[in-house]
Amino acid sequence: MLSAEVTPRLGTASWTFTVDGLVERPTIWTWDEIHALPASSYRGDIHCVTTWSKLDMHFDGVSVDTLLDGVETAAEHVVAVADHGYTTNLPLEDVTGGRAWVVDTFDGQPLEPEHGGPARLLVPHLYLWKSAKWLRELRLLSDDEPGFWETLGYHNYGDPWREQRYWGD
Ligand SMILES: Nc1nc2c(c(=O)[nH]1)N[C@H]1C(S)=C(S)[C@@H](COP(=O)(O)O)O[C@H]1N2
Ligand SMILES: [Mo]
Repeated sequence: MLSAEVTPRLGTASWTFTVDGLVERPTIWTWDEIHALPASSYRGDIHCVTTWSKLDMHFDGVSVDTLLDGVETAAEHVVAVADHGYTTNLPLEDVTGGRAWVVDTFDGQPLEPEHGGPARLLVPHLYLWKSAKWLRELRLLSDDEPGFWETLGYHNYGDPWREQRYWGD
């Protein structure tokens, strides 16, 4: 399970990233604006649901903590929204505390379109379907809202250490 969509070719000139939902007003960054934020990187492993893991991956981007800095919200859930409408849901707690990034660089190179470039969500402590490729939006919600794979039977939380692949695991 790699991509539900045809790989979109997204130019960075018109790319924007939005935090919206249960906020006073949405915050929107352009490509240049998001790069003006403090950079943050992840080095470690990632886990796909079909049992493979990739070890010692190196991504650069922006911590979701930085993106939510100064955002007042009563939300406890978040839905990550990709360019063509792929969605995945997470507890807000799981994208904060230095555990999630919006990344645009892999091993020092711009993230390839096949892997979600220009930018994807990276939540390495959960199964990789939570790491939405071609990320455009984080929608803050009071109530949980299952995303694309979660609606099709994938586990709502997706902890690889507890092998939470499907509903009921
Ligand atoms: N937008 C989008 N993001 C997605 C998916 C998808 O179908 N669409 N698939 C997920 C799944 S199931 C996996 S395993 C990883 C694959 O990432 P990769 O192509 O970089 O290996 O992306 C995740 N993010
Ligand atoms: Mo996957």
